[in-house]
Amino acid sequence: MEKYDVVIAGAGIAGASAAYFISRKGFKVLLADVKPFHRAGDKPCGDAIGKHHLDELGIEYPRNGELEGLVRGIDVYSPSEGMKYRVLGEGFEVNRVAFTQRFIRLAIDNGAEYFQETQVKDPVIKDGIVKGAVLWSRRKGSWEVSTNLLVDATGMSRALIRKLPREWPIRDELNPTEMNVAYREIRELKKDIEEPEILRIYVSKDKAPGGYWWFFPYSMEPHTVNIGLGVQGGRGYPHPKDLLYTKVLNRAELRESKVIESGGAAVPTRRPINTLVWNGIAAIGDSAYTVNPIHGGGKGSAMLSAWCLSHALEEAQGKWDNDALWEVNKCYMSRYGAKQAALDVFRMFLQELSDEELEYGMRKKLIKEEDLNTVSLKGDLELGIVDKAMRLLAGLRRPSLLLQLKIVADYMGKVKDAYMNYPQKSKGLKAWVSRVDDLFSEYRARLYKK
Ligand code: FDA
Ligand code: GRG
Repeated sequence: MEKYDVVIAGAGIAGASAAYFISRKGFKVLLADVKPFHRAGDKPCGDAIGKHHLDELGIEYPRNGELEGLVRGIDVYSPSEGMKYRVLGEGFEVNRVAFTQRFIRLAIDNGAEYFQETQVKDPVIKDGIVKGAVLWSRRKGSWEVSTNLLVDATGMSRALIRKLPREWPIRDELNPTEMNVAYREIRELKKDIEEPEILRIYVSKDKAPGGYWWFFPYSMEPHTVNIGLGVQGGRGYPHPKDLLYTKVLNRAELRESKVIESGGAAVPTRRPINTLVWNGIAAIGDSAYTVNPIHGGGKGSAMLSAWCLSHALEEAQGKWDNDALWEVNKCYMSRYGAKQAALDVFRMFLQELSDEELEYGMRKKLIKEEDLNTVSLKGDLELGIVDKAMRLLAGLRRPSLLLQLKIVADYMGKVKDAYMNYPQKSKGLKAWVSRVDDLFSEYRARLYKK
């Protein structure tokens, strides 16, 4: 039987970048995906990625065929569209397939094996530890490989994690309300797009309940835009495609535009999985819920989780047990997970607001543009003392909204602290999970008691 150091299931951006990061450290890697190479990484997406992610991981910027557009910032519109916040920040619209293929090629150059059109069907568990995987392809049928670490990078399907014993903490199931169902089209418009390097996000409970609709121009392709809509799951809201067609595409500037590509998918919008590694298996990317809960962007943090895994493998010096690989958790939680968990707190608050409250909050600047920047970069909602007093005056007609915002800021701080104090060893996990669960239950009880 073929033996690998690491077998990675799924060659989306998480799995492909993990294969690259891990193989360059000299590990023997197998990367397998059910899709053929020409469809690598083609999950429907808004295709936006912040430049800072690439800088932090030492990844070359996309160019030529990998680049669809340059981004200078994002405009966030209020429900009436009468107000907008401009959040400046550099980034890219990527060609998701070419960008993902880059990592597969680099991994192969480093010696990794890559099997396209190959499903990783089952983890092989012996004596309570994952020791291998069953693979299947139309050409070869089923066969088993042995591995020191199996990585589930299968996205929202969590194809392998779902097959693990229920009591393993890496199972950490997702509640349907903790995801968005999103649909998007790439369209060619008749007219020029104003400020094509500014992405647009439209918040509106009426049009996109518990989510938003977006208009992301591809500045390298004149007239071309990635336009889509996401709604919160588990609430019985209408399908995002129907909402996009009935509430958005009838706008004058979008009429008669031509559809180039279309598709939808789900996106996790919650705090990260409780542990990214357990008993011979790891999870990265969407299968580890590494997406930003506020805006649903997950490419950058998926690559970060892949990098943290490669870093942990190096630190483990040939050992494969939970504690040896624990660095993946410490790395991910401190670099992104803590902010992500704080943003989960903020997400729950935002999803409860009516359009009227959102409009009011933005008009009165209860949260200002600078705050939005700090919130999205660090997960901190810092309400300075003077600011608080001023906002109290501005918000007098809605004291309950302001009080709630204070509760939100308080719990964001508590949750972020809890994640910054993530257990140093696996034996501390159970107590930590129970503390975090209590914090979230307490918060929910206060938030929903209006
Ligand atoms: P992904 O789902 O991409 O990859 C999983 C891979 O596993 C697939 O290739 C699949 O074929 C394979 N697979 C599944 N089961 C398998 C098995 N058993 N064996 C082998 N292979 C298997 N993010 C962002 O940063 N900017 C954005 O603008 C957007 N916009 C956006 C819009 C929409 C509509 C959605 C749905 C999502 C976004 N996102 C986003 C989120 C982003 O797309 C997402 O976080 C990443 O693509 C996740 O990458 P992964 O590699 O984790 O999973
Ligand atoms: C509002 C709960 C809620 C969810 C939104 C509509 C939706 C769900 C998902 C659509 C996904 C989408 C279009 C994401 C693009 C967001 C974006 C601007 C990503 C790029 O940001 P980065 O890479 O991210 O700079 P971070 O925050 O990691 O720096």
